[in-house]
Amino acid sequence: MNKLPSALRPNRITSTRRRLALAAVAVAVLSLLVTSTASADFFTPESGGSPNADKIDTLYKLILGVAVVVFVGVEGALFYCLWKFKAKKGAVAAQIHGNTRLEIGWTVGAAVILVVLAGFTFAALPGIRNPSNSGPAGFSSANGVLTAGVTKRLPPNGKSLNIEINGQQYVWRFTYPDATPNTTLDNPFSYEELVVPVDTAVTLDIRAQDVAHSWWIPKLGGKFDAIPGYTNHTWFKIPAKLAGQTFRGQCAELCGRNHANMIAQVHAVTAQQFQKFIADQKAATTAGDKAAGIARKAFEKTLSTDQSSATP
Ligand SMILES: [Cu+2]
Repeated sequence: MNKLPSALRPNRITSTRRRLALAAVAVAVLSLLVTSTASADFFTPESGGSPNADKIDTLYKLILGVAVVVFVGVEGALFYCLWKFKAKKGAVAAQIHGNTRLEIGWTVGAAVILVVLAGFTFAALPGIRNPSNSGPAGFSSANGVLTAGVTKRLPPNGKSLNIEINGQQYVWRFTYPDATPNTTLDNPFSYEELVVPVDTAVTLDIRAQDVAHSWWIPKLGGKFDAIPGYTNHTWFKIPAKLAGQTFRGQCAELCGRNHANMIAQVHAVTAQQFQKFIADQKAATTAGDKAAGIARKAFEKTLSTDQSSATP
């Protein structure tokens, strides 16, 4: 009988193909992991715009590192066993009943991993949840910096620039503080783009006026729900060197048919530029009010003329 050389036998070819396929998958995964600049924000949270976002990122990477070690260890042992103890003709599996040392080992090992992860998390949490003080380049006008209520977290010195964020189908409204803290009716405001001074502890009161929305600018920290009838709080502090940058985000809760258009952006400016922005917004509101007043008077006049000419 004509025998094929061993390298060309069908089962050899299949196993070579399988190895090549596995190698290709491994190369693809490794190259994705290695191109860290391109994939940094794909595998781990975005950061760089605020200290709380940076701490979330660090914590995530630490936990990811531990998880990768565990994953490689478990999957490695699994694949090693599959290969080492694969089915052979006539082989009889050894019957093992318990291994006290091994069982204690993996129970204690798993517990230690959980304790380490909990330790890292509790150590990082205060820096994520508690705002830090504004820096020297921050905004510090007496009008803008408020000492806010007792329910939300404030910087150690109790001062922050407090901004109200209101989610509405399908736009974000931002209300800035002014000299009259008890009413926000005549405060400066903007839609879609929130302008903030750098190096300033900015605290946010997040609300919604119709349905549930979600405030999320990834580079500035975590995601916060905007729920009607409830106020959520978070904060950020953009480093002074990032003045001029814009951080983009989007409503992260499906809130209706135009949800995809509900974009949000935070534009960082210097303290002086912020002061000018607030003055400009106030001037624009005053001018708008004046124009509306004139139009109203003109309309009322037309109405009264119409009525008098209609009277027989
Ligand atoms: Cu929304």
